Amino acid sequence: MAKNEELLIPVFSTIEPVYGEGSQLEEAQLRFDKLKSKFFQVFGQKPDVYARSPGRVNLIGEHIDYEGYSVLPMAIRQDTIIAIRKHEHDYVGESSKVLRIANVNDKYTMCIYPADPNQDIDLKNHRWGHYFICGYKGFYEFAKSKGVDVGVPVGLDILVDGTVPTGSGLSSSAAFVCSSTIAIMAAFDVNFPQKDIAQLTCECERHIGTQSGGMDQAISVMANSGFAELIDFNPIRATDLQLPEAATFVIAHCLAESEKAVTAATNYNNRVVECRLAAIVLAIKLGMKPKQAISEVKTLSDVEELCVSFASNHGSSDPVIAVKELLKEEPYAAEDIEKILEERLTTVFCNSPSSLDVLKAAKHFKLFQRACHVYSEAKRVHAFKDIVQSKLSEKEMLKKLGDLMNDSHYSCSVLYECSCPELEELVRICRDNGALGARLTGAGWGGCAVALVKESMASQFILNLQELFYKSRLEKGVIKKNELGLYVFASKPSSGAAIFKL
Ligand code: NG1
Ligand code: MG
Repeated sequence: MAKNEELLIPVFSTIEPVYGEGSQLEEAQLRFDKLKSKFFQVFGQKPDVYARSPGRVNLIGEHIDYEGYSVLPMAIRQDTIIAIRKHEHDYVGESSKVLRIANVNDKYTMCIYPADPNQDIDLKNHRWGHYFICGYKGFYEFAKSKGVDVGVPVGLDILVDGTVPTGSGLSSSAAFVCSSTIAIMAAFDVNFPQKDIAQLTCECERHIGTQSGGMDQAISVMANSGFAELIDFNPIRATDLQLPEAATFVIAHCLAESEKAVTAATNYNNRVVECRLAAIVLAIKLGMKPKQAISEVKTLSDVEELCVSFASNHGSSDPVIAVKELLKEEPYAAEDIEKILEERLTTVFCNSPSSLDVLKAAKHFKLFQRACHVYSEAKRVHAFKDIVQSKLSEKEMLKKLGDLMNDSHYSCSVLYECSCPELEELVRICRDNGALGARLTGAGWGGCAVALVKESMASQFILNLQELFYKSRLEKGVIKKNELGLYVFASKPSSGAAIFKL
């Protein structure tokens, strides 16, 4: 069952409901104590309130959220905590109406922005604080759209503590944007339904310049402890999925970082543009007028029905049949596509500066491969869920889930080309050493793999990876011994965003 549509972000007066007990709770308590004292040290005051939002690992369903298809992630323990204090506007002058964003990690120096919610984000100069500004703009945009009066902008003091490794495909960015947005809400003493916050954070993270789908924000905001979530879009919904008890998901970092905000034009946004073009070309080949296709077709899911009815004339219900029949396997040049669309590509994307950047950087467009990936990956998500809910024996179930993860990786690697040599090596080592399936997770081009292993084998499996993948990197000084636990760990589904009034 999908969750109560009107659920707000939970507000707690202690951290136990989120951080549990034992050593995990102790660790969290230390983080909060440190956050509080550092806040005082930096800003000379205590924070008003705290918000946290977790990272996530995507089990299956990669690069399809922005095409409108359901995905299957789970929240992880690693999260971003934000401490925030709102200035009272009666005692500060105009000049102190600024957002001061500091970090517990000295690597990130303080960022200062005006308190103007209409400011533009300087995308040419990427700064870590930009993600907070995404949330800040999103909060005001949303409040305005709902007619909620939150008063004139005032200064804010913010201290950030993130434990989701960056550039790792575990969605540190969404953890940051969601915790920022929720902290701002809490500072202004408002709360909104989770599904609205999932939608607004998805939209506002696009201020950073990536044309993201909504998976990361949805799971970060709506996760339920103990469950993976099937996330549907339009509208956003999360449905709990209980994973098989005998399964453990191990997350392992390939140690190549992928900086999506910086490489968007050739990687992430490039694929979004290719999918859009594939969808428009398919629609035209299936009989739609070019003008109509350009104005109405946004995603591959928009033309799925057309593809399925085409396939059914060929005795199948698989949209991939239409792709194979109607698109050519060789990459398309811009001119090839313009002929089919009867329009310049720069005109099609004239309202999207980040898409124009893609057009400038692209040599050609692999419409066939990208569409095949999206349609087949969308099916694998539902197959994965069906198998988890089936009555299969444990052994058979895990085997089938592993096979689907392997197929997903193959599709990401070969058709979507979002893997990298380090991820390929890591995935191979996982499979050779006891994983029932392994795949890249998140955007790819670096970052993490996720491996499905039997619960009883998990610790041995992690030791194997340490020996076979990480040892040589330790010796070369790429990572330090005490950091190993950050790069390879088993993960249980954790809970979603929360507000703490401590
Ligand atoms: P990560 O791994 O966090 O960069 C990105 C997108 C998701 C989704 C995945 C690929 C953002 C914020 N997130 O995730 O929406 O498209 O890639 O499945 O851009
Ligand atoms: Mg991200």
